[in-house]
Amino acid sequence: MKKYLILPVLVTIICQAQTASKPNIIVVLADDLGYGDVSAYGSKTINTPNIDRLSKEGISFTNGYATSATSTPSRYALMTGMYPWRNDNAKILAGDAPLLISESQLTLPKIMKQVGYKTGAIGKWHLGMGIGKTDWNKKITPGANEIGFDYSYLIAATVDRVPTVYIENGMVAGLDPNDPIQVDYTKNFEEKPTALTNPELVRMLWSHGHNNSVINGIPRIGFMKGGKSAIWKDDEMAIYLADKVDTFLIENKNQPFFLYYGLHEPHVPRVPHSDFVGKSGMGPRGDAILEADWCIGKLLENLEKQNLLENTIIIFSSDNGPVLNDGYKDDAVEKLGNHKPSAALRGGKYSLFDAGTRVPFFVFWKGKIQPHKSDAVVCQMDLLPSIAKIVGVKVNQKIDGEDFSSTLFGIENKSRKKLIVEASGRLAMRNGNWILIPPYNGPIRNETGNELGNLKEYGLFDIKDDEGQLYNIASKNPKKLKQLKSVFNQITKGYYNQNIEQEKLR
Ligand code: NG6
Ligand code: CA
Repeated sequence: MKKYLILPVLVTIICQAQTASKPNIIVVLADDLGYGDVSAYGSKTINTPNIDRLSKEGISFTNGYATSATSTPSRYALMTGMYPWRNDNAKILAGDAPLLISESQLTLPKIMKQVGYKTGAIGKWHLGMGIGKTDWNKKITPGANEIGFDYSYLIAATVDRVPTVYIENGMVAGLDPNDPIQVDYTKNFEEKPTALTNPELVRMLWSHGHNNSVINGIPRIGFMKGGKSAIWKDDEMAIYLADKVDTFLIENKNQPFFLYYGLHEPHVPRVPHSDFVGKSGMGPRGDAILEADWCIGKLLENLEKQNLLENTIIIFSSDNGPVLNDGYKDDAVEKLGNHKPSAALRGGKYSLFDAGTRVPFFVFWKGKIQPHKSDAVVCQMDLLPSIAKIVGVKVNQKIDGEDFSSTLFGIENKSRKKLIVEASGRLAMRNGNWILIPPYNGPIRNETGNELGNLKEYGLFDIKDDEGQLYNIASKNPKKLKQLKSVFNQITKGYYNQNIEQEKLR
């Protein structure tokens, strides 16, 4: 591939975009979708034609990164352009956690509003809401709407955490005031069944964690009572949220819009619609990926119907790498066959190895981007300043994110030089084709079976020759090691602590 892709026509278009045009922008973030979980990068064990269309007709990034190997910190970086490890609370949040982003912080949707965009957030949130001790029967504020979204329709945290209801603009959607909803993460409500007291209610078995309230036959994390009319239907979630997205597009098609669309697939519990059950041959996890692909098909179809496809940028990625057994016995391991969710990369969700944060990453801009593959290192944290650039907003404060609009929108093939990635509070660094993993005390794997990347000594990997990070060449390259350690220490400024307490899954 050519190192620099200079496309004069595109340069003109982007320059125009910088001054006048305001393309709609949709950021789609899948949940736990691995680098090998889409056929776009060549996997033959899964077929994701709609996601592949974004890849084929746009830029297919083979070195696209989330900042973190779990959801909350990853989403925090995407929304704020800041490294999540600068915020001590940017760890996997409970379902009743307060809003993680301060109301005065710069956010991606706030940037868009500055230039007249209507902004929406639909789907998985996991950035907290309210100020703590939430009364779910009243308006929950501050939330997405207070940090830049005109409209929000959200899953508060994850599909395996209570409350299992949608939150529309800070209100529990469809709540019957005569059946108030209560949520607790420390103790159960009297006489409410859990997976431990009433295993007969459970239709999906848990393997670790996930043994609190049973909702729709699925044991969850956290306790919940009441709010029956508002409880979501797990198997209809994809269609339901796709409809919300469609409504948002229709209602906002007459002015530029920015939409953050958080897909819930293939995060646990995996409960795809009956249309997808059994279709992947890999059990619920594979079927959920097919469902996510359907969501992208629906999105493209709806954009086309509204005549919006030509003027809408779609950025597709995943919040972190893949995991098979994330707490339910759902056959993800048993029915995997030859499928490789991390492709040739090492690790997965929770891991400092590459597959924790290197994820599918596609940028689609019909008619404007010359389709191509890019090996440039790009990161979700850079979306804020890069999008700001193309819509003509100046970012006036110091953030970690950098403007990579020329790479992300197809003018050149410039890589982010230094990227710190995070997994459960631990940090590593990608620099060119090198990956540096400092030593950490902790287990080799967690309950999921994924390797965490806890090494006894410094790890140094050259992923150009060793994509699977099988060979630690630190001792053979003392000079390189020293140089990278110094770069790492300079960026992380004393944050690094070998004995950092790693997030427990239980
Ligand atoms: C873990 C959960 C896991 C998942 C994860 C968050 C247990 C044992 N495990 O604590 O199932 O919910 O948190 O995933 O409870 S994420 O993709 O949203 O970061
Ligand atoms: Ca995730």
